Amino acid sequence: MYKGRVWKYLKTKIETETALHMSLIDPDLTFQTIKSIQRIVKYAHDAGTDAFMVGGSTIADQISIDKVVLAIKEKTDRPVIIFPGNVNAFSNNADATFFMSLLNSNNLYWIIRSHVLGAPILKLWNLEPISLAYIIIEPGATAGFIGEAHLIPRNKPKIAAAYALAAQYIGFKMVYLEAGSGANETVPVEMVKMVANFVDIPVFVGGGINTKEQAVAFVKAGAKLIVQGTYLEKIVPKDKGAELAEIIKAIKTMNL
Ligand code: 1GP
Repeated sequence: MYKGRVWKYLKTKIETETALHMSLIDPDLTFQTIKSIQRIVKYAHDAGTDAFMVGGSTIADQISIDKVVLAIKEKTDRPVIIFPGNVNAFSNNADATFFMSLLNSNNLYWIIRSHVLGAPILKLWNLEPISLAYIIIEPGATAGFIGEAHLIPRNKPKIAAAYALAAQYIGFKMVYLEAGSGANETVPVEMVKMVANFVDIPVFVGGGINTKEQAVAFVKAGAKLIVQGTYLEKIVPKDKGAELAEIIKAIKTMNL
């Protein structure tokens, strides 16, 4: 339904809504089942999440990823966007993919060389690429380790702002400040504020976001997109009612 039109969908929402929420689905089938993934998807869909991202730092198995994308699509009609951990993390059943460069990696592979390998696949499959500058902040978790990130210190917001501005000048559509999935500390709110004030492109924030207060503070600081993954994996099996719906409602109805 959104195939090839995901950037348009996101851009319209970014321009007209206070903030967006995206649910990150880990496609690793070694520790979860399709059924448990579909439960999370249904929960996040009903709570009002705007789109689903599929990806992780460690698994890049095209067969599982494709299975997971199709399983997500059985439960939601919202866009399914690949959040690629590597060049074999794509699915031609997804609606789009983030074409993301880990700008603060020490390894050229994660900055541009994997993109050279992956770009022809997207063309072959007609998979919409959405450019995204990916910047990993301490603690960085698995993404920081696998991506060989020169982690931005938590107390150096100016460095993050300079990276984000460079990303804007290069032409990236959006910038993602990532603390790492399951991180025990989120990106500092002050850093998000400085970055959002410094650049004109939309700012994503993710990694370790577990509460409404955190999400609201990021949106107040200027973030446009809040990403949550681990939180969903934690609360859905416990049947924690409408918690996510409350978070999404809070960030969408804030007066800035
Ligand atoms: C990962 O930042 C996202 O890229 C999500 O992190 O799993 O901690 O929500 P969590």
